[in-house]
Amino acid sequence: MGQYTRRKFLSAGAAGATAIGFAPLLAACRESVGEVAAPYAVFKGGLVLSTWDFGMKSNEEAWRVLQAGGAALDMAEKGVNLCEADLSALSVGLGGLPDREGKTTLDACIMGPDGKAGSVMFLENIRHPASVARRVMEKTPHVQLVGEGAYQFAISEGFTHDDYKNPEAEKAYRQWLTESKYEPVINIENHDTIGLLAMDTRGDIAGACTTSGLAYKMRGRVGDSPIIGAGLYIDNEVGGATSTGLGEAVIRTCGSFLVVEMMRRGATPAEACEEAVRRVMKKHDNWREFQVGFLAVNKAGDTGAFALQEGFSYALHKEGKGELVRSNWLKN
Ligand code: SD4
Repeated sequence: MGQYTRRKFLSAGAAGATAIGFAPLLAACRESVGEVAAPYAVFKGGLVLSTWDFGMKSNEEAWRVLQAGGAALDMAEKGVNLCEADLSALSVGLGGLPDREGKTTLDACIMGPDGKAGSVMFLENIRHPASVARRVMEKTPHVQLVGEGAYQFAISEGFTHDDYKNPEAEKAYRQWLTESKYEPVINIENHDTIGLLAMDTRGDIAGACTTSGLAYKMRGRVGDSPIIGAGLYIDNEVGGATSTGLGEAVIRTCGSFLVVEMMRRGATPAEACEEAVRRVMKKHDNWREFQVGFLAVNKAGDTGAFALQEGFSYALHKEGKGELVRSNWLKN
């Protein structure tokens, strides 16, 4: 084993498709992806990639977890925890910019190689939403918990209530109130939501995504980041993807799921991310006014990214060294 072949996937799919009478469709699909793809070895060197410049430190933390014997899921959780703990960050964790009522609300999710997932949305006063999401996944029969229910669950799991208010965020909010104009900002301070994809030395893939969401959003607004298939998606047979930017646009296109499904059909991570960005562009006349970026990894350990606008970067830690990679973007 240890080999992933598209042929294997297709023959498994063929049985199901024939049974429900989709054989002609499947035949066309087989032709479009090529009947025989060269099998490739699953990458087992371990790697981490995450959105934006602040991903560098999160990647290092995830790498430390790997070195200490941690699995992909631990790498993903602990990596993004580092970012959540930075209370000066204006776009992740309790220091994040508030909604238009002045309250910081957090969204996060996590997904493991076994296909299990957990998520919290519209969560307040808890420092590590990604860890609460992991508890939702591991300790409840559900995938998503929202608002007060998510908070109560967190408290029952031993997380502590935290009233922290970031003075910088409060100051920015007071300034915003003078005009109260809602406008998504492209590439906020060059760091935004953190979405992190981790691959361990077994070649298993997991991911986590955590954010305080768009600044000055309506109260109760939830973005893409905690939504499985939008802000994050993992299929351990294929790879993983995560997103940053205007959540509404990513939700409308099921962005991360789309990226993974395109990799399943043979696209490289970079090609799949570009195709998802083009889908966002086609569906939004105002696409020049906001940012969306995807990044992805496949089982061979290939990574890639693509964004609507210039300015998206991602942090990659592979073969023991970390680097910041500038993403390609739509130039027309
Ligand atoms: C959201 N995607 O809430 C997140 C936050 C983000 O630019 O990345 N903002 O829509």
